[in-house]
Amino acid sequence: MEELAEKSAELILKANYISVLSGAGISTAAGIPDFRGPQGIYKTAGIENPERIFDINYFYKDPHPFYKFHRSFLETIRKVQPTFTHLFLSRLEKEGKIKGIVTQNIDSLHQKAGSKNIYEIHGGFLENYCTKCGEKYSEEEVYKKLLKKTLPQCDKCGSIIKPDVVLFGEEVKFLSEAENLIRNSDLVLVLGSSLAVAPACNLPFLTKGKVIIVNKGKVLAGYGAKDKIAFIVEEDLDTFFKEVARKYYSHRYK
Ligand code: CNA
Repeated sequence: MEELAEKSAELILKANYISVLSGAGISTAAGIPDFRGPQGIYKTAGIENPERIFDINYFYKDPHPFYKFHRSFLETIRKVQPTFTHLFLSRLEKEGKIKGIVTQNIDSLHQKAGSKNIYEIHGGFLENYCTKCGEKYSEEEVYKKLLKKTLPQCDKCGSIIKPDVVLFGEEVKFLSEAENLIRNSDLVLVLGSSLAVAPACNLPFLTKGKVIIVNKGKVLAGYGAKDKIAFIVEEDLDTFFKEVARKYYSHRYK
């Protein structure tokens, strides 16, 4: 790990335009389970084809499994704080190193850590809309509805409300902005993602520079432009980035 942390610190020092693609693994240390990790929702959901919980067609057929998950997600989200890695990224943005973060996460922890230029390509939980009349609801309003009933219904028309998160089968958001950011980057950090979900998994390889992947679990191969990968670090993110930060700041302030 020492050697890869040193190499990462050096690449960060040299880079002028860094972008990040983050996934659920960056938030597990905060207490939010991922999908495909050992403690992930797919393993703990206890149902067959757990992917269907997050599928838009299934949501319209039966939103109960999604809302069972979402209610506990909203309970968790109230208690969690950004991790060391979220905070380090925010600091690198303030220093001008990181130009933007593309996140697959919906947990707003990058915002909570102070990062500014964030593309939430899978949306977020703060805004919610009625699936029929489009009436807008805050997260607080949806949470209160979920404390009283298993499904949140629109006050105006009685239809189901859906958080503005991108479910499987829906189009991702801010794709061209994310592509531009990464195309312009000379270094891309891919953090805590199994790279199993398209189109996010293809984004890092648009860079003209190098890609560092930090992920404890399996990263799905099949991505193009493998020559762009500087290295893959199979470590816990916070453990690794504490080491990177130590080395980076000791070089910077030498
Ligand atoms: P994923 O497929 O669950 O992959 C996460 C990866 O991170 C796995 O390979 C884990 O082994 C790895 N991992 C977990 N903890 C750590 C750690 N501490 N250090 C290093 N690696 C770790 O999740 P992806 O983000 O790749 O998949 C995209 C989905 C997951 C998106 O649609 C998200 O919306 C969705 N998701 C988001 C959240 C969130 O907002 N926090 C939580 C759960 C799922």
